[in-house]
Amino acid sequence: MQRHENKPWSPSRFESRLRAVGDLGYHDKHPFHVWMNRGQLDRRQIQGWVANRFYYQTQIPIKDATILSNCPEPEVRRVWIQRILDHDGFRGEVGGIEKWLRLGEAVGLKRAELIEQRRLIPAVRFAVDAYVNFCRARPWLEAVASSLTELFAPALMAKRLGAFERHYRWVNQDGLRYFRARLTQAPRDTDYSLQLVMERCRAREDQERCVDALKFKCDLLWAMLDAIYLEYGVRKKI
Ligand code: AHQ
Repeated sequence: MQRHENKPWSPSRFESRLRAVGDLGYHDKHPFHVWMNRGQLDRRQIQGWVANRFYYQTQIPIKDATILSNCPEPEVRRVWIQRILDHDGFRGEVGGIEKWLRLGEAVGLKRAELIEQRRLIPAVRFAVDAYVNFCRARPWLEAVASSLTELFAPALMAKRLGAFERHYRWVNQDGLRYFRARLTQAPRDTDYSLQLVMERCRAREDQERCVDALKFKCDLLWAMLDAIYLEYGVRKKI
């Protein structure tokens, strides 16, 4: 008879455990994002956030390539590779990294400042590198589970777009193309990732590892904003 604590969760219970991680700790609740969505950030704070998030964007395809390299299943790799193309661009299609560079120009930064990471805060680099190293070192399914933070991204993207359109009209609208693209890319990606995690995680131990992977990712997104908040938020207030 399986003891209760290692009996696998039902699919609905497993999914609710995953969603509870984001409900509690996703970075939409971080003060810096709350300030941003209320229109309370000034130009310097917006520029600092865009410049530091650029490093995260550049490492997403690297992270996804580590998942590809760890995954032995061609049919999974055939789907997952789309994430790299979305960021790097493909057959003339502008990718997310280029769109983020245009967001940088739209908020008044030079492309070279972003590409050379001139404003990158050490703690942001460490948090982002921790994500790439996690995906490189952990079983590929745990890395897939860590990407499920994007279950909570579409609501945040919609709020963010509304805030930029209402409160930050000095930002050229073309710069917002990145967020508009994520409104459709993120749900497409998380539909597949969630289905994969639900299908493949049968043992309770695997289910718990995936919940932990998602919490780890929420923590690193939060830590990135803590560093940006300290550099651009708190210091400005003192
Ligand atoms: O722009 C984002 C993005 O491309 C991704 C990929 C995904 C992953 O594989 O971890 N996560 C993610 C996220 C992006 N934007 C963040 C934001 O707040 O703009 C949200 C972030 C995520 O929710 O993990």
